[in-house]
Amino acid sequence: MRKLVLITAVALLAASAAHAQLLADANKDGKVSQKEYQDNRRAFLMRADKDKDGKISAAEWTKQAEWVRSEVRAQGVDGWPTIGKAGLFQTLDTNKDGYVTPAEIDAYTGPRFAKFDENHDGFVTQSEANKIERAVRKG
Ligand SMILES: [Ca+2]
Ligand SMILES: [Ca+2]
Ligand SMILES: [Ca+2]
Repeated sequence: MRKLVLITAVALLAASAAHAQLLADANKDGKVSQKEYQDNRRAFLMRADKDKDGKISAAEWTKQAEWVRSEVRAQGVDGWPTIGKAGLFQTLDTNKDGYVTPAEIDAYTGPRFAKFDENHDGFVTQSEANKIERAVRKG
């Protein structure tokens, strides 16, 4: 369980090859639906909401990102320095009120999933995920 959380953390926050790989791994048959993807991302990100007010403050974000970074680094996973970088918080906070809400997370992950889902069948498959991975590696 602990390991699964870590993997999700990397998949969510690291702009690295790990993302694509773990996207595929999230589902046993190598297919991830948009709902699975968005539920997973939202649930993971909202773990940062320590005071349970339904939104993530910048301070909560920073704290969570630090925790994730230290955990991932302890596992020796590549790309840990990029995890949870401040830019993502700014990107997610589309109405610029200083908080990230579940709706803002969904607004971000929806188009992202559509980009991964190259043939637009509502699922990201292993081969689609592999393409993302190659694209990420190329930079
Ligand atoms: Ca909060
Ligand atoms: Ca906001
Ligand atoms: Ca697809």
